[in-house]
Amino acid sequence: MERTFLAIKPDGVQRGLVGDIISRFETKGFTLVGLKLMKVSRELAEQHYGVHRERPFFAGLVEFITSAPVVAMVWEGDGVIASARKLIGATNPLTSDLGTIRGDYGVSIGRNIIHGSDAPETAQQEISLWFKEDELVSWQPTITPWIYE
Ligand code: D4T
Repeated sequence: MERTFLAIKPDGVQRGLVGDIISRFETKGFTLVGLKLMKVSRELAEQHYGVHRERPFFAGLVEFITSAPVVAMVWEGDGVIASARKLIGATNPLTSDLGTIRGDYGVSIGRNIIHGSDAPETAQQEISLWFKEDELVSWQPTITPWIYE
């Protein structure tokens, strides 16, 4: 089973979208294996967005993600990394398809509500950056035979 890292950003938390967002991944059929509400340190933010260090929006990105609580999550399931990116939608909410989280709730690229890992390697790196091993719970929902054949 694949795992991915998702984070509901400060705008998603402040706007009261946590329940709806979690619900979308639950009802799709994915399994929640890690969940915490946290205030992100500057150090964690800079590590997480390290790949964007040279981009003009980097400082604003770090400022924003450290400005208010974030909900960090790990989800598990077949193909969850790519599927979560589809459920999230394109980076700019103005061009994200309706029906996606960003398409339904956002209008600004700097307020795009949620982050999702973009590949297996980044998922692995981000999960170990944000979560300790003992914060993740391996379990099999009793509904599994109704989700997978
Ligand atoms: P994340 O990483 O948040 O899931 O977003 P994406 O994977 O969809 O997009 P990204 O890594 O290219 O961008 C990271 C983060 O930076 C913000 N951003 C991006 C911004 O504020 N201005 C910009 O011009 C770009 C390209 C939004 C997401």
